[in-house]
Parts: sequence; C-alpha cells; structure tokens
Amino acid sequence: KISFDQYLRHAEINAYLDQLAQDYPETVTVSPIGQSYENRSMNIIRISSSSGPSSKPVIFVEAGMHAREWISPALSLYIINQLVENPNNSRLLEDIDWIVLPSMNPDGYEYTWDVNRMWRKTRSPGVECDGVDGNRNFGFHWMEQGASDRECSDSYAGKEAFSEVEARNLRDILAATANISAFISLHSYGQYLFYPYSYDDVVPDNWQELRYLADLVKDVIFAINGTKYTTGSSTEVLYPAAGCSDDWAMGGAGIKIVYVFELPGGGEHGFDPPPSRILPVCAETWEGIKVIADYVAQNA
Ligand code: 0X9
Ligand code: ZN
Repeated sequence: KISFDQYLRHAEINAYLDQLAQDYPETVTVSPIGQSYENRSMNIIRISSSSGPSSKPVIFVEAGMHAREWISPALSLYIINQLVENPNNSRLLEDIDWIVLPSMNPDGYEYTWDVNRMWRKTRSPGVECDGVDGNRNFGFHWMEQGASDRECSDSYAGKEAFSEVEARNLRDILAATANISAFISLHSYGQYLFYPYSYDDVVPDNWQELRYLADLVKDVIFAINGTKYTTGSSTEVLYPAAGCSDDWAMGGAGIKIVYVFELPGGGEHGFDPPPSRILPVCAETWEGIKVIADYVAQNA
C-alpha cells in the first residue's frame, strides 16, 4: 500500500506500478518505453477502463524530468493512485485513457538520493562535466534561446537534439501512441502553469483555449488552500527555454492541450518540500488536473 508520507526511490516507483498491474489487471498495463543511460527501466502505466485497444482521448503525464524536483514523481504517483485505487474517480476513466510516466530521468533521480540532492540533469558522461538538461534536449527549435552549449551548465542542451536516450524514449512513445489529447509535464518549483511555447515569444493558434483552461485550473487550486498560480506562456511569465518536452509535445508530436506545472516549493532549496507537504500539494494539484480531464472529456 502506498502512503504519501515519504518520497520513493526509482525501484520503489516501479514496484508500485508492477503491484498495480498485478492487482488491477483489467485497468492497468505497465510497459517499458526503454532504458535510461545507466540501464534503468523507464516504465509507463496505462490506465484504461477498456482492456485492449481503445479510441478514447489520452492524457499523458510526464514526471521526474529534473532529478531534484522530487514532488513531481510523487504527484504522478498520487494521480495514478487516485485513478486506479479510488473508486470515486471511476468517471475519469469513462471518457479518457491515462498514461503516466513517473520517472523520466531515473539516473539523475537516483543520483539525487545517493550523491547530490541538487542534481538536475541526466547522467550521461561529458568531458568536463556530466549530464544534459533533459528539458533542453528536445528537437523543436533546439538551442535557440534559454539553453546552454556549455557542458557544465545546468541547462546544457546536449551535443545535439535528442542526444539523450531518455528524451528519445519519450519522443518515441509519444509518436507511437494514438489519440493523445493532452500532455502534462510536472516540474517544481514556482507555482506556475505554463502553456507553450517556451522557445520564443510566440503562442500556438489555440492559446485562448489554453489560457482559459489554465485560469480555470488556477481558480480551482486557489479555492482549496489559497495556493496562487501564475498562468501564461513560460516565455512571457518566466523565461524562454528552447528544447523543452512540452514544446516538443505540441510542435513535434502535434498535441493540442499541453501544460507544464511548476508545483509549490519547500525546504531549504525549494526543491525539497518536507514529506509532510507531499499530500497537501498532491491533493490540491489533483483538483486542477481533474479540471483538465473534464475539459478533455467534453471537448476532445
Ligand atoms: O527551466 C525549466 O526547464 C523549467 N523550470 S524548472 O525550474 N523546473 O527547471 C521551466 C520550463 C520552461 N517552460 C516550459 N517548458 N514551458
Ligand atoms: Zn524542472
């Protein structure tokens, strides 16, 4: 049984997914999308009320891109837990299939447990410094702005677009999955809800829809505990950053509803909210995620 009073190691995350696949074989499928640089298995969980093929719209959730942002995988597990183990949420499976990738950067994540709590990047070796910022490595307007060509930078974009196997694994599963209506990337921290694009000061054709829905999410989250989110394209409200997975999801994979959550911070460095904060942050954000789900169910 999962409890949200502690953060889990990569192996424990995968063990939880496997447990669910065993306990709920009619709704849950767990499959590897590939391995990390250090050969850890990157698993997705598909949650669907229709076993076998389905033509429902899919919501795809990606977590753990940045190793130190521990609240991100934690929230992805909470989403899975709510969808699979809370019967009150069965309506969320009526019109939607869910796919969650809880551990986008397993090597970096384990490194934050064992060696350096503030590690952000992947762990592929470099000459001067190791690792690439996965969220600068995607091949849509790669390296144009807000990314670094210096190995030792925390926003090092890599030698080339998709140099990182983890980014290629996500790219390939997005391409291989039909009917993805929404893509949600979970990060921390800052209480932002971004929609694309982040490579430059441009917005997609449907920016008004994205803005409207972002503001609904923001209001619902605020109503719970007064947590204030800022909404907008990340270029306009934070900074430009080319090569992010959300820009790829929209510009490369053609997904129309795309968001990045920058979850609330905590702890000494902002990236380490104490375990007692896991549950409140997950619970309030889940209310926002459900707003996106209802919108997708009605409009996809
Ligand atoms: O810099 C990033 O990759 C993200 N911030 S974080 O503190 N989690 O590292 C912001 C991403 C930029 N915005 C979008 N991808 N939309
Ligand atoms: Zn991040």
